[in-house]
Amino acid sequence: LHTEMNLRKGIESNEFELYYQPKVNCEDGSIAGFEALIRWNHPKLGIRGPMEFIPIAESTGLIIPIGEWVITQALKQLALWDIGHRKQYTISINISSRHFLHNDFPKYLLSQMDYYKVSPSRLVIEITESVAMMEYETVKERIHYLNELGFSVSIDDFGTGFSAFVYLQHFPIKEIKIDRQFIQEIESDEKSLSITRTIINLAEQLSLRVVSEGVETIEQWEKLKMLGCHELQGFYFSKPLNIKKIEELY
Ligand code: G
Ligand code: G
Ligand code: MN
Ligand code: NA
Repeated sequence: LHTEMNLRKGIESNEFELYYQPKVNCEDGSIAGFEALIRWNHPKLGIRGPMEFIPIAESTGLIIPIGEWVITQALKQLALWDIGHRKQYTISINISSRHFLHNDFPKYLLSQMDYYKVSPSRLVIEITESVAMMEYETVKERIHYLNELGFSVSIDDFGTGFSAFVYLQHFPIKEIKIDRQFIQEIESDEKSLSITRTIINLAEQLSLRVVSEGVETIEQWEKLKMLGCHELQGFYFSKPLNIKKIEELY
């Protein structure tokens, strides 16, 4: 599993699949959209999660074809939902920093948008805070460009990196996702609660959408509602599911 050759074989044999986890409105629990999370259906080892192969994909450069596959799958899914009159849902995809900074990233995204005829407002591009540490000017230019085209850029794992505030100051970010390590302790740890409250207030001040990740209990939901969070994601609502199950449920 953990070699470049195996990964290459997996790509060629089309062994990857997107799972989808619902993002719900905090107010009433209705579906707002879905985050696409990649899985590898390995013929011998079964279903494997991204932690097992994304790091190798990143170090070998295979993250580019994998990321392009993710973009295409997500847009194809949105186009299918369009036909089925499910235009209200967004799909969030995770783009690795190496891919986000790659020259061909915007070009590929645009060519696929053009092909599938999906509105850019339906696609949320999640990047992590660490991206901005690398090539500030490139990242800045790229986020501005994506924003002008109508895509939403979201900062994933917010609060775990180092450059978050610079992002918010200079880049047209649409959404921040509070990392689940804060959410999971809002009941038990005063500091986690304070940090969560502060991030939600910050988002409010800057007119950003704020999503809490890793919501596992109704108590956490109630607390986050009180704090004014916009959207929630977590096992309390649903774990990531394959598309067949998602379509049965929603
Ligand atoms: O799905 P799971 O909770 O196991 O995801 C673990 C990590 O893998 C998360 O941090 C998530 O952002 C990342 N991840 C999931 N799907 C993708 C993907 O399609 N591309 C990239 N680059 N990362 C992903
Ligand atoms: O870093 P990112 O937000 O992309 O990671 C998403 C990951 O978080 C996925 O691997 C998903 O399986 C996991 N996840 C989603 N909801 C929950 C939850 O409620 N609890 C825990 N422990 N993990 C979750
Ligand atoms: Mn994510
Ligand atoms: Na996250």
